[in-house]
Amino acid sequence: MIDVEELDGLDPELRKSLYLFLREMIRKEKPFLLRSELQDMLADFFEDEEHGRHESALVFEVFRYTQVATIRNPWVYLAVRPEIAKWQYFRFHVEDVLFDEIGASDYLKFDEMQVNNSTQVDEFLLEIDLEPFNREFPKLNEYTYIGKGVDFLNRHLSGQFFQDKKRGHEKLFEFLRLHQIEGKQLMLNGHIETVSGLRSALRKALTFLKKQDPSQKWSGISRHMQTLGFQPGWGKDVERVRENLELLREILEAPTPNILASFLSRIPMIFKLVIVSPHGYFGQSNVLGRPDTGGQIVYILDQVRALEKEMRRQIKEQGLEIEPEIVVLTRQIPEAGDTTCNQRQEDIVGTSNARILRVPFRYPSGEIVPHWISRFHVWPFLERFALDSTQEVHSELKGRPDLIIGNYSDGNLVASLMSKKMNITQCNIAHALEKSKYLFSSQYWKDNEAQYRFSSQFTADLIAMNTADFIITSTYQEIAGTEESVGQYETYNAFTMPDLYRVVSGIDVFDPKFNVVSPGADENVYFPYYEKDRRLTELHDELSDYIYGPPGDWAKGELQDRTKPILFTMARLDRIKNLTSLVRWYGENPELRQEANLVLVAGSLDVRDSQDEEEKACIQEMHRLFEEFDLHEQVRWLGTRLDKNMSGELYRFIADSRGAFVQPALFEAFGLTVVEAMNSGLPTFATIFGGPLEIIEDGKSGFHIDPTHGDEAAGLMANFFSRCRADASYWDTISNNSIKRVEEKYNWRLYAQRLLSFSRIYGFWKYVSNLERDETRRYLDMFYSLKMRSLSH
Ligand code: UDP
Ligand code: LCN
Repeated sequence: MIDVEELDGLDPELRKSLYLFLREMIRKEKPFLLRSELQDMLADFFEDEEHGRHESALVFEVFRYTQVATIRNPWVYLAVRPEIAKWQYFRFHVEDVLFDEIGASDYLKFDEMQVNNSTQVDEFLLEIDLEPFNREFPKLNEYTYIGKGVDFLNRHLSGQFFQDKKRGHEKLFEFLRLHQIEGKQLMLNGHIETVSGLRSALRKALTFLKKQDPSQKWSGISRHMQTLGFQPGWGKDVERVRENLELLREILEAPTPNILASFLSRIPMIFKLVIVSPHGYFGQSNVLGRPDTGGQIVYILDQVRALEKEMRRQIKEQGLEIEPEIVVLTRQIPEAGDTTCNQRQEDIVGTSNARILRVPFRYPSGEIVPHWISRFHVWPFLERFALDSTQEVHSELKGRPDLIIGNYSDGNLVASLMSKKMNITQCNIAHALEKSKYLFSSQYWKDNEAQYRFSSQFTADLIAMNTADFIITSTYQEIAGTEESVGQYETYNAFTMPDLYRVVSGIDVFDPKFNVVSPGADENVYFPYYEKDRRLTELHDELSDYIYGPPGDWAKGELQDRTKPILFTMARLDRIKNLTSLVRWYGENPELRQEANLVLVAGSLDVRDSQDEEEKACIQEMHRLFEEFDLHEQVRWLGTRLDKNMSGELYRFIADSRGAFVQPALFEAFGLTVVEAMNSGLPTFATIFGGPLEIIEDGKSGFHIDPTHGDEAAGLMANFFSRCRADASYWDTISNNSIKRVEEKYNWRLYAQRLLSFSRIYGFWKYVSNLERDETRRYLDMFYSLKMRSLSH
């Protein structure tokens, strides 16, 4: 952190440089300057010898770490991020060259005046501050531990918990007596009444088990174990039961966080799950690529399969005969076109007991909303949806679920409302927080209100983030960014929406509720191109036609030179995905045009097929670019949705041509296509803004590109193809490293194990300690009733 005391006492030369630099800032005549602009300005400024001497002066460090400067003569206000997730605010008076450190509230007030072009501050604007509620709550200290919340919590709380051994043991004993499934008692029965009773029963049980055949099933020992006080749930056979009782004995003797974590991971607590994703077309076919319906659907369906498999394995290990149940809750859309989204229920393929349950949105009159509604406009319907869904879920699962997982801003808000009603553990997954996608989205919320309703969305985000028991993110940067860039969650710590409310402490990314658990790609669909036996070669004629066939209703351009490798991309056609820019970079770069053909799978060719404004604009722009750069013989645009087997084989088909994949988004929260392409063995070029920065190790398992410098990105790709032409082994090296990277880091089996283990650990701590955060809850209830409701209606 920057110590303001050390900034004092500038010598006259330095003072002069500082004055001139501040003047430069004013002369830009911009209300805000971003980090990149300031960095460029600093570089230019220090080129002058006189100023260059001051380059390392502390006062200029402040500018170096500035994320945003708000400028209004004679004031310059700075939001400074000297290290990951740590913020300080400064203000400079340009004429007097005076400066001081200020608080977040004052900084944001200045922002408000700037946006409103006013000199008046609204002193009584609602100010949201969650910090006082969290004072007593354990928090991480080091940013390197962000995203490993469960480890921290376990270490911290187990130390505290067992300090008062007697109380700790009693709480643990109470917790073990809680578990039931369908009216059947698990773990402990009434024969054990106290902690000392538990110790003595443990001793007896372990002596008994020692004499038994380790492979003997629970059924063979259940009678004796039950008379000692032990119910089903301890394990499928003698060996497993012994292991678990030993773990419990160790916890009662000398607990360590690791032993506690492994013991909790084995407790039968999770049988019924609800996963919420209200907006969009949630189905299993004909939905991908529609506006709002992308990776989130793929993620959830793969997640469900992995979770069911893991739950079933664990339940079997626990010696129980129970079918896990997973319900994916979404909205029913009566006018659902060629999708199944008008049906109430749909079994999820590849599972035995998981299903999609669709509950309609209703108008206040009770009438069902018949049509699709953009994710930006679903807010008025969510409260009613949450209430209706609570009932539906209850009757569907014949009781309460054990865990609810929200997805995206709308799903997380519904999960908050439902978890409150049902008193169950809540997990959030953001997928993509819109706030980071749009520059100054909170400051200029009013300008975007008609199109995006950010006021509702950011309010929902704040509420849901704070009510969640734990939050899963796909990458570290999603929480806390990098040294240069701000994390998506981090942007919710302090921000303002002028005339609506000001947040001085919204969510603290040092809170141990954050955990990085990365998704994977379905290994049955996205596997390396060289696994010949598994390949869907039957599709090759069709794929060849897709790529090289004549143009038509859903295909534009006809590739002339089939010997060239293919540069491939596939994404929804919205502004952020930036595919039109990619086409422009390609059009403008003769070397790249010479080296490779470009193939896009995106949106549709006809604006009349689109219901989405952003998509319509992108379609028009794409047609224009074909003409402007005469791309008809080098670019193939497929305006169609491919099912996953087709797209899986397409990645590999393109790998056969020794092609590459490109993901040029202005921002990509995670980027499933990146992982899919990499696992297929395609060298991948992907944006530095968002998840791909973490997925790809630049120059080793792919390449980072900066979409704000398209010419450089195109140059990088052209060089890659020309290098591969000269040395074919280069392509193989990058391809093999990509496959290895995904195998090691992005797989669903690990994901399911970790998620289930977290649910138990957070559930345990919530029960035995004051993790409930009742005070925060009440504050958020008020925020919901007074703000959220009025905004969404
Ligand atoms: N996808 C697909 N067919 C299409 C378009 C997209 O199967 O025609 C899939 C793609 O394979 C990926 C997902 O949709 O699994 C898109 O996820 P990603 O995370 O890349 O982006 P999002 O759309 O969620 O922003
Ligand atoms: C939403 C996004 O925008 C993508 O970046 C993610 O990969 C997808 O959700 C799945 O989490």
